Amino acid sequence: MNIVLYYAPITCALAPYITLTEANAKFEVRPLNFRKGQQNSPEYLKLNPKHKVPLLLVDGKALSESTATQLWIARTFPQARLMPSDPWDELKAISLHSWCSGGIHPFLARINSPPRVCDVPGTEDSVKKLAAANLMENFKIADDMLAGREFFFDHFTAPDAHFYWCQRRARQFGLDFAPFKHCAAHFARMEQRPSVQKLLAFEKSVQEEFAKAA
Ligand SMILES: N[C@@H](CCC(=O)N[C@@H](CS)C(=O)NCC(=O)O)C(=O)O
Repeated sequence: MNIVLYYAPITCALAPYITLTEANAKFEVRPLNFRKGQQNSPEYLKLNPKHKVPLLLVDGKALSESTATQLWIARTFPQARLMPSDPWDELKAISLHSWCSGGIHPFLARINSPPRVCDVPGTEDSVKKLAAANLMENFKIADDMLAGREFFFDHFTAPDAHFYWCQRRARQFGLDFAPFKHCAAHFARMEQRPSVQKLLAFEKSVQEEFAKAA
């Protein structure tokens, strides 16, 4: 089987990189340089007209959207136990993926690029402030979920990787995680994992390559 992950540094595509690595999968990464707008190239738009990562290409077939890509990885590599085996918990894990991509990510995107949601002059700070308030509400919910646990379930699963990205991006935007001790502990725990360390080293190498090509 030929697995290709389209990825860009910093983005949510780091989550499937982590889970593919956790699954010990053989995969090729094709990094896109967003500064050069490579996600809008005609070749990439043929694969994903939504011009977004992550995208998986499996034996030439394209699959977009984080939740679907995570489920595909979990189903393809069952020995990695990337989703809980209990059917109810599996649904709860899908719920977590949906929350990360549909409930948290859109507020991160607003902070990243306020004019994409409101181009009225002078509103940028307000868009960011409201998005940050929404994120704080969501991270409080996650903090309660993680209280007294190492991961969302009884072992590492794919939603841990997805949520790690959400928290990392929020931290990059300067959100204060001091009130969310369980989220902060989860983040530190995730950064100890060999899969995450591999990802961070890979991200650094891609960023260096992109800087050279700038
Ligand atoms: N709903 C999608 C969102 C993916 C997404 O927004 N990806 C961002 C990076 S974090 C992206 O590729 N943005 C490029 C663009 O919008 O041009 C998912 O969960 O996979």
